[in-house]
Amino acid sequence: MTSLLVIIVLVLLGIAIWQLTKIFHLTQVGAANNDEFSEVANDRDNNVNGYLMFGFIGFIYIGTIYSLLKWGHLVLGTPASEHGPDYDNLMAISMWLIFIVQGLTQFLLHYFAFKHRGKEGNKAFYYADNDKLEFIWTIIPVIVLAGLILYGLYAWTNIMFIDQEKEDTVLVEVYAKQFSWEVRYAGPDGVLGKANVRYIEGVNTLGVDMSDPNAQDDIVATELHLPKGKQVVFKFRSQDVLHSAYFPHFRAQMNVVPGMVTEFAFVPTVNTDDMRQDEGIMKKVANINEIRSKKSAQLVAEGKTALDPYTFDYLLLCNKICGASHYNMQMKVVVEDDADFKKWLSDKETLASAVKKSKEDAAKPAEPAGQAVPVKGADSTAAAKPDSTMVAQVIKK
Ligand SMILES: [Cu+2]
Repeated sequence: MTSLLVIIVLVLLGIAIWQLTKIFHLTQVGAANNDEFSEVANDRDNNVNGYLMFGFIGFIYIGTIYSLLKWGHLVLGTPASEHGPDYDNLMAISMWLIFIVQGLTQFLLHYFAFKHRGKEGNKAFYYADNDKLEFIWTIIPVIVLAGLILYGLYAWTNIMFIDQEKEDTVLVEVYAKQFSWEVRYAGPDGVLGKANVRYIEGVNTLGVDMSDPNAQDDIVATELHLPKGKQVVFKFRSQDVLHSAYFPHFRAQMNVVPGMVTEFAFVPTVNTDDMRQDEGIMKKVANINEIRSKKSAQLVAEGKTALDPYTFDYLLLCNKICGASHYNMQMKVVVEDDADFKKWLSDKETLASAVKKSKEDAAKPAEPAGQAVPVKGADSTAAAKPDSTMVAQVIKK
């Protein structure tokens, strides 16, 4: 509020000064041969503007180089999916093209504006058009852009292609809601049971239709485990608003839209453990831990508990601003060898059995009715993770 008032005061002050100078100028009208206040630019004005124009290109270049040096390392590191290198290549080609063309054209624009700055007595030369010149500067961008678009389309269809014929794929449903993710594996039958928001009740937080035979072996988890080297087909559903499932390390993103199922597939190629040994990741982790240890020292001095050191994990993030706790909407992703993945999945309880148990518990007279029983074998992080809806409530207050 204070800053808003300060801004308003500054704006009003600016207007007052501007009005004062206008009044001052008006008092000068009629003063003979007063060049200083003439509306017509003289050579001094032209020179000042010419050099400013030239100086501005220096400002742009220095800013660009500084940003690259300071923040260039923040780009995404080693891709962890099969299509990742293609995606990165397309990005690199586009960025280099933009960089070179922009650098060159911007220089020419500013240089010519400087070189042909106004001179007293000079008259602008009327130049109608030049077909040859226009043809050249149209055809070059057309060819370059067409090449870029064709390559982009080719890469895009490759990335979005879901090989339906491929056997031994993993089918996962990713369910989004304000503000968390849940995943459901299709189980041994490879088919996900039907689901609808109307069926949401107790432990059945995804609204799976428990009367559907395909739903009987479905497994719900709060951690996304993926087998290395296998095609994983994702089906996305949202309970409430638009979300976006963003897997930065796998170079994948898909909108999650209420009322429809969106999908894509990718093949993870790097295990979580191997990625932790990646040079870029190790640097990032070291940097984060340095910041955390500084913060911890501060916390300990205040008598609070220190922060845990950070270890790298793949993440699924939400990339649509979907509400107050959007920033907190994330899920741990674990890529492991197929055998480990199979073991993890087989250790988990099916949703059908969890629903059955919760109904039995609810029927017992000793226990208060309708109490949700946590799914057995659910990931330990689920219990430890703070309820993000609570964060939202705090923010609302
Ligand atoms: Cu979201």
